[in-house]
Amino acid sequence: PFLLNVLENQKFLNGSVDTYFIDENPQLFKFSPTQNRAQKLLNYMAEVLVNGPQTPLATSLKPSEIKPHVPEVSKEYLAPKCPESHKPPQGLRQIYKDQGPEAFAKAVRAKKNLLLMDTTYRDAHQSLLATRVRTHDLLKISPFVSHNFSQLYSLENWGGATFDVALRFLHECPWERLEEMRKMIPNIPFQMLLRGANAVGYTNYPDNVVYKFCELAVQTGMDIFRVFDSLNYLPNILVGMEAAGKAGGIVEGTISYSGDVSDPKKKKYDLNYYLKLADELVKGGTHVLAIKDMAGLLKPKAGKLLVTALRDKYPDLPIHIHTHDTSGAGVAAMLACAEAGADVVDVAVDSMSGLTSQPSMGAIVASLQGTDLDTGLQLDKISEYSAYWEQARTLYGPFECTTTMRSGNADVYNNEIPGGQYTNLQFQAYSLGLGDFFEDVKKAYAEANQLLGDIIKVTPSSKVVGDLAQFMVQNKLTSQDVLDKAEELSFPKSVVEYLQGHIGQPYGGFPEPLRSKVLRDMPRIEGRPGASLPPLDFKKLTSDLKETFPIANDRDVISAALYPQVTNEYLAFKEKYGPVDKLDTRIFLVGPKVGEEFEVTIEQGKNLGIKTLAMAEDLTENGEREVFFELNGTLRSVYIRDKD
Ligand code: 3PY
Ligand code: ZN
Repeated sequence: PFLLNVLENQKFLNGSVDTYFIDENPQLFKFSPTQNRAQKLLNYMAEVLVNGPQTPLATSLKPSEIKPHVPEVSKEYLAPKCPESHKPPQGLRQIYKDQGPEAFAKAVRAKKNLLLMDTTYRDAHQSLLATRVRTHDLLKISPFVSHNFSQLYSLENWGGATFDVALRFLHECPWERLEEMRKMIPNIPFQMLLRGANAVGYTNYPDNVVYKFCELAVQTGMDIFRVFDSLNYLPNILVGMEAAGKAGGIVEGTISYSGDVSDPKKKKYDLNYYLKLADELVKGGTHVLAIKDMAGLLKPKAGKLLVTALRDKYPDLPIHIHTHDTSGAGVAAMLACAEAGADVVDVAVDSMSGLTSQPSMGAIVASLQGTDLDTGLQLDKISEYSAYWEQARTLYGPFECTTTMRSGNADVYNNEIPGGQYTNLQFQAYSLGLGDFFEDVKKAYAEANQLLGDIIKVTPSSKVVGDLAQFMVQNKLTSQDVLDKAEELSFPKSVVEYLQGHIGQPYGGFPEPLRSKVLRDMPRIEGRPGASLPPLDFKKLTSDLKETFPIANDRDVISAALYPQVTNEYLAFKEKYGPVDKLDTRIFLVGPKVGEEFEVTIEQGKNLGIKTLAMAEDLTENGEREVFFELNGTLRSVYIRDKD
């Protein structure tokens, strides 16, 4: 019994110890790291069992009890010395690694068939499942992806909202996710979404933060950076492009698409606007040019027009098109772009496609079979990959967008709400229990956009428009009311900051007289916001963070530079509960069932066999509830304060 760790010592746990306890029992404080991690996980599960989910669930739906079937690849694949014959086929990453970004771009351009980027690991679940897909489920299918999808242009698996959500809600390290995916998928280029000077945050950072972030991303396994700015504000895009390029990454300078180039009545964002911006990105040294249609507004006719014009002007530049399938026209639009000369289009695997996500991989692959653009991907492998996600998706039931969204909706051409935001707003509206509220919010969104100057809408500018729309609906304000009463209204913070110039300068300038009425004598930022921010003192941040959290590493420092509060909370959580990212998703979200037996692999070759035995019916004098587990065959119990 003396060998028992202090966390299992009844006297200690009961609090019936005095100050000599530590001196008398030094051996109790010798933790073996494994025991420590196991104990922390038991604490976590007991906490969930006693006090409910430790990450907010969006609905009352439960994760399913399905164990997703993982299609097999060679068993030797993950062995330390994998024989050559079992390695995945080489992909485009080899060219980039051997010869650099320019050679990569050349190789892409030289391909006559259509290339695909798979968004399943990032944008698809950001759009459909509130970005909640965990590293655990991504890694399981990664060897299969590596072996069967080596022809992909890239796998989009990082950036956008994944960084924040991993830390904030999943209590896992985004850098570890990247590193682990890289180990399992050495051959396919990885792609991330970088919000220009906002990196993977919602606000402008000092330039040195953006540079450091990109440097570490490349070191950890990132290859291609899709760099955009939420207002298409060139100085912000260029900072991101420079940072990604300097880090050695492949730069995809990106234009966010709005309006409709096929409609002569829509004048603000016409073909000329896009061609001019493309010119700037080419001058800025982009390796690949991306069009990011974040709301799914690019109709087939418009896609054809835009890509044809860009192709004519830049015969040697790879063109990469991104869309969302919100209206249901995504497959048609991507086929039109491919036929007009786009090199790459974005898809999600079938079971993670459609609605506000990307168009279906299987549909596009099948549509092009036997044509000059044939992707070369195999439909039967796509089906196996899709079957995995169909099952894995059920684990995320509490976050399913289909709780409220049952079909595509072409009204997106009117309201221009980006894919990721559409389901968010719908969900918020429905959770208020007001049937037609979402219809009102969508109409108000279009009006708010006009009030703010018909701006490009994507994170974070889309939040500004969304906040104003909700403000208008909640306060029953028409556009005219907003204009008339601008001086008295207390606008959402995001709206005021946008008007101050905090996220950059919109094309065509700020709306007047609204801006002057709202801001009165408040300060305004002219030009690029990051240019006036002092560099972050990384030395100080490192020593402060490591002093507060001895477990913090250099990656956590970069996380803290972007998300100080969220990173602190992540580290405190990790200290307390250990590697919760290693738990199966259902167990992570809602805890194990009493009587359930399961395994947790905390590192390769280190498995914990756990059984949940029981929960005490009565509370202790201190209001704690005892939870009993079996851990690798031995009885363990944990006391948890019952918060009810
Ligand atoms: C993001 O910024 O996360 C986006 O996906 C924008 O489309
Ligand atoms: Zn997108």
